[in-house]
Amino acid sequence: MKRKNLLMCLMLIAALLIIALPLAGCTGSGNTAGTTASVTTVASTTASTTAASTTAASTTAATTSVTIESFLFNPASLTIKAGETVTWTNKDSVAHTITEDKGIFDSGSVNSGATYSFTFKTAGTFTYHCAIHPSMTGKIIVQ
Ligand SMILES: [Cu+2]
Repeated sequence: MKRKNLLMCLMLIAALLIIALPLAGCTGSGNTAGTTASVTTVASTTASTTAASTTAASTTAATTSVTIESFLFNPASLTIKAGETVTWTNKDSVAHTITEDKGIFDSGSVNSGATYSFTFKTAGTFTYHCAIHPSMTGKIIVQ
């Protein structure tokens, strides 16, 4: 009689283990997947941060000239330090203007081959456009 009880007990334990093991397995792999996903997110964030700082570094690299070519300001966004002068050179065959959106500076008509310079004394973001071709836009960030 005692032996039969022990056998029943063992079978019960075995049954519980069979039920419990796959559940434990599922939970385990679920957690692993979650951890892997968050690690991937961190990695991609790091990658984009690196890309952003690389862009900032190359923009800061004392380029104080903007070329106007093919109806585009190049670079469209330029970061400089307060006190620096930006020179725009018109390499198109038609005239353009460099007109600050709030009227802070305005080159007037800059003919083909001509240049225009403006010294940025105060920090801020200055967005500008071409008054002749309003789709042409650019930005100077003064730090
Ligand atoms: Cu233009």
